[in-house]
Amino acid sequence: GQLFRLEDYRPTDYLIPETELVFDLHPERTIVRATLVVQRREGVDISQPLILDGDELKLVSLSINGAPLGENGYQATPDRLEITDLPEENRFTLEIVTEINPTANRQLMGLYRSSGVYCTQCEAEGFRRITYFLDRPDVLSVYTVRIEASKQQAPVLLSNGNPVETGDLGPDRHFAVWHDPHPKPSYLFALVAGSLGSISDSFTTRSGRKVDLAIYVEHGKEARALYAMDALKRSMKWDEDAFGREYDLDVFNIVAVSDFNMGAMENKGLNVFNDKYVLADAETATDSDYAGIEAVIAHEYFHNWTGNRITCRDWFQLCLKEGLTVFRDHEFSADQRSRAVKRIAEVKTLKAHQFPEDTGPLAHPVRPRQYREINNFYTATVYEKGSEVVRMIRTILGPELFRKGMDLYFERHDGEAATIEDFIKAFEDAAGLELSQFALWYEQAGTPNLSVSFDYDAAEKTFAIEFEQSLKATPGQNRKKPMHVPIEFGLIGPDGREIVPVSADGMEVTGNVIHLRQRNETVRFTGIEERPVPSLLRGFSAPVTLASELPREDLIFLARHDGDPVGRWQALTKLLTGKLIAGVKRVRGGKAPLIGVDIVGLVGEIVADETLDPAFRALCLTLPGESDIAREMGSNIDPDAVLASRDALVKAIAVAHAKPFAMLYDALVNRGVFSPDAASAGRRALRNSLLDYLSVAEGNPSRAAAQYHASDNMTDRAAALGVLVHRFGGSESAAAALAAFEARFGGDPLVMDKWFSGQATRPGAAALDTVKDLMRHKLFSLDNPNRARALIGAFATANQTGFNRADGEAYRFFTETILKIDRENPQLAARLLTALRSWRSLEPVRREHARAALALIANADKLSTDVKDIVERTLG
Ligand code: HT7
Ligand code: ZN
Repeated sequence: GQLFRLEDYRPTDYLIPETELVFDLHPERTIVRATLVVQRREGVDISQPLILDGDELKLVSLSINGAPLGENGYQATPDRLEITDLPEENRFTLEIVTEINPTANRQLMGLYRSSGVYCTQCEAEGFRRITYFLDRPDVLSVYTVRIEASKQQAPVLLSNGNPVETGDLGPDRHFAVWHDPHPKPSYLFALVAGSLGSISDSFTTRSGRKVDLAIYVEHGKEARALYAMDALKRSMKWDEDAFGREYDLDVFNIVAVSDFNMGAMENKGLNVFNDKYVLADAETATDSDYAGIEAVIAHEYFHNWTGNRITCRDWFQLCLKEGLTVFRDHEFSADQRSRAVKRIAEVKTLKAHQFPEDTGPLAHPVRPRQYREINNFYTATVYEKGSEVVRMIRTILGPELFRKGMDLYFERHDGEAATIEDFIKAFEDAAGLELSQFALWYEQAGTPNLSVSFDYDAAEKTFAIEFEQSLKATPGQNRKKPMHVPIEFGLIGPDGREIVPVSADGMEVTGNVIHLRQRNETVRFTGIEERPVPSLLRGFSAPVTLASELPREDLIFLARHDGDPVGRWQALTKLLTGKLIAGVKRVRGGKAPLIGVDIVGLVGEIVADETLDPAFRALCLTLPGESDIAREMGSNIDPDAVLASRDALVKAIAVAHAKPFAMLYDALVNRGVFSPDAASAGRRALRNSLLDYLSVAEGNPSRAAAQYHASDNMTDRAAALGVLVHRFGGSESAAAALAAFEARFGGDPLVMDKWFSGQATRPGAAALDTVKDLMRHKLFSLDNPNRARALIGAFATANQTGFNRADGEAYRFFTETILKIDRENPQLAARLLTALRSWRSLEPVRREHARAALALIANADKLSTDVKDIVERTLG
């Protein structure tokens, strides 16, 4: 594959201010007539050819200003159209007719069919699979789209913008015309045509524009879209209140499809969603499904301003829209739910997905400088770390100046394709600050580590904190510069109260933020009457790791008393992780883990504390997962020892607190009708975590089986099924619950994904055979991304012991499966393959098996550029 580099960016010679598309839809032979108004840029010589992108296209005809082009005037291949015979005038009309086959399109990029519904996915480079175009985000065009299709197969005809006209074309065909007045890049184009049910509603913006809202789903599933509609209206209101951003068309449509490579897509006025992020009711969706729907609906809606009104100059700037929009959806969910609980969930996700990316062979900057396959850069680093960088800007500026900077960014760049430099400049100008060192967060890959030590001087009444920051080499970046790290902090006195220092010397401190800028720095607080316990990185104010010298007693103190819930959770997690890692070492040495009473008591104390939010208590009760422990260990991982250590701590906590846990489990029982609100979800989360512990303490599946059969909602049912399959996998109770689930939900593939994942993640070597059997299940298909992710993805990413079998069998199976998927859907194959990115941190035997499996992929014939890129970088 070709290497694309940021420094090679050049504007195009030609622009396409207007685009008219006519689709004559047919399952195998769709004809697309594109009429483009082409504008030669000032200063460009007329000898410069017009070179358009294509991908697997078949050209039917070509004309300029109404006259067909002679064969010598152009050169067409399936992936490129070069026109040399161009008129002298700087503005002309180009008509291109192409023929495409939506049914044969299994990559799910461009125009394809999902369960008989025509739909499109154009980001990043899918539009070139529809027609030849300047398929890059800095070419903005005003689109008018006419769709012609069979009335019976496609009664619903949708595209971007506002509806203009509909009409009949004889007994079986009809048409619709859409016009989008907002210039947009081709990646935001969308078309949907099919037979779909819908729900509708409306929203009136604060300036009085009435917007018609609709969500289209498979017939019969309309009621399951009501929560998504509610989330949409809340998102529209929130963007007005929090960012002053209003919606700008007369309609906003969402369509749910069942074959989709990612979560959803923000096409202007016509968002297309993976049905997983639309459909929910108590019967079929868990609380985490509801939270996911709320977040993704909001995310795509917020793109209307951050992504669509202001788009990206090029794909290197992807974080400009994605990091910022993730930050916005995080803030939305924090406002709709519990801020602290939401923040802890974000930190867990960042550490689980982005930290391993940053320490492994696929590490790249938030703004990459080069890529071979852009589809492989829709990563946790661009999205999640990109959001953390925006959060740090707000921490440094404070909320008012941050908002001022955002307003300035919108004002300056509305209607443009912008860069990270534009974004940073808006904050510099709004705040009167210089952010060039801060901008390194976009350039330097890797997670900085802060080593911290403390010194209290009782005689001087000073408390000093010494920082040392370091950042390891990452692919292509050996030497790193020190970064600007905002560290939110608090000093806590022995009575649990916050101490306000008289002054701080040595480093810049603004309010409760220490600004670390150099490799080594010390801050000295004065007027500190008693030795304080420092709480650092409150709210997880920067995406860094912290190696602090804090004594164990201080961590226990923080886990009990930190006024910041994120700080409390961080302290507890640090204690638990330390204990679990010590346990792993003992297991590997053939000994049983040692479990101290203090930590067991601490967990019990927090769980019993009725003054705390149940959702927070649930987070504290859920021990770090096997992959969290492995990540913190860093090298020489034996997943079987990790599991043994974790299970030993679960058991010790369970046995010690069996009685109060059982009472709390009973007290938390659901009363009344199911509601997906955050408080109810928090109670369910705590109760379901208790179910796991109690089942371990009791040593039998009765409680989980009883809960499974008594549940009136999917959260409780899925949790009980998880305990049955993971803790009592071979039991009759587990088999009975699996059979009951299949009997009840066997007609609904989306719900059955939970059944597939649940079994794929059963710990231990036997899971591989289960996964192989399930691949033959009638509902399973490797072609459908949700199915493949539910079974193969869950097995490879969420079953540490099953996937990392010591005999390497699971890696070999995985490799063969990836190669099969790659023949149809390279994007999906490449993404699943990243499950092997941390192979170097395994113990030597597994590491060698993993390397051999990766080499098998690397040496296979006919690899897609997507998989080739991932495998080559992973083997590095
Ligand atoms: N902006 C969207 C990204 C996306 C995508 C990218 C590549 C291939 C398929 C895709 N589907 C959606 C989604 C988002 O971040 O909002
Ligand atoms: Zn996005």
